[in-house]
Amino acid sequence: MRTVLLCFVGLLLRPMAAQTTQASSVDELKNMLLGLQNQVAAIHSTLLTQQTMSISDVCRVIGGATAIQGPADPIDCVDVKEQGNSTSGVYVVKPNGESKLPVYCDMTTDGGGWLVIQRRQDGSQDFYKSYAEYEQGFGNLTGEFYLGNRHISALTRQGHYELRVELEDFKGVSKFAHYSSFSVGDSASKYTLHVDGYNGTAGDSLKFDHDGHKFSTADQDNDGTDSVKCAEKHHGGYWYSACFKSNLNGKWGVPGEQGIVYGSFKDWQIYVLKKSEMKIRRVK
Ligand SMILES: [Ca+2]
Repeated sequence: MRTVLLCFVGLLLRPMAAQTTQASSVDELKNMLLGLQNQVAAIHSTLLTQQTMSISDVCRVIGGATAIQGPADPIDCVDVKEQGNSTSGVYVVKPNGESKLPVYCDMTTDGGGWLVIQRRQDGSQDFYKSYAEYEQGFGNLTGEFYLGNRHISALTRQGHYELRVELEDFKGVSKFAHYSSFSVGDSASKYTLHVDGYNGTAGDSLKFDHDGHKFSTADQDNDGTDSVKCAEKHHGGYWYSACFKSNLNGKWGVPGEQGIVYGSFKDWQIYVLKKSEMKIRRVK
C-alpha cells in the first residue's frame, strides 16, 4: 500500500517539477486551457438558449430524469401519463409527423391517459363552425372546444385508439359510452369516422348511423343525402348520415333537433343534454 502511495505521489511530483523548470510553457498551456474553457462555456450557453423544451421536459430534467438526453416528446396522453404526470390538465404532445400540439389530458377517469377531443358544458363556445374551423379546431382547452379533425386524424393514425363519450343531462344524470376502437380518416376521406366495440350505460348512438360517414358542416355537405343539408338543419358539424342518432356538436341548451342529443341516452327521444366529453386513449 505504502509503495503504491509513493508511486502516486511521485507521479504527481514529476509534472510539478517540470512546471518549475518550464514555467513559460505552462503559462501558455494555462492560457490555452482557459481559452478552450471559455469556448466550451459559450457553446453551452448557446445550446441552452436554442434548446426548446416543453414544461414537462423541464420538469422531468429537474425531477432527476436524464439531463444528457431529453425525454422523447409524448405522442399523446398515454405517454404524458407514463412520463410521470398524474394531474389532469393541458400538456404539449407531438403526434408522429406533426407539429407540437397542446391538448387536455384526463388523468383521473378510468385509469387516466385520456386525450380529450371535444367538450361541451356551458354553451360558452359556438359550435356552428365552418369545415375549415372543424378541421383546425376551436375553443378553449380548459373550457369548451373541438380539438380539430386533422389533429384527431393524426392522433388516431399513430396506433389503435379507444373512445369514451361522457354525457350529462340538465338534471345531473351522467352516462357514458365506451368504444374499443376509434379512428378518424385523413382529409382525403373527409375525416370519415370509424368506431366499433360499444359498451357502457348511454347506449350506442355513434356507431349506429354514423360509423363510416364523412364529416359535414354547413358549408360542406358530405352527408350523402341530396334531399337535406343535415349540418345546416341540425346546426352543427358532425358525421351526419340522414341525419343523426347523436348530435354532440349541436346548439347548446336548445331543445329539439338542433340541441346536444345522444338518442340512446333516453329511449331514443330528442332529449337535450348539458354536457358532453369525447376522449381517446391509445391501446397498447
Ligand atoms: Ca345533404
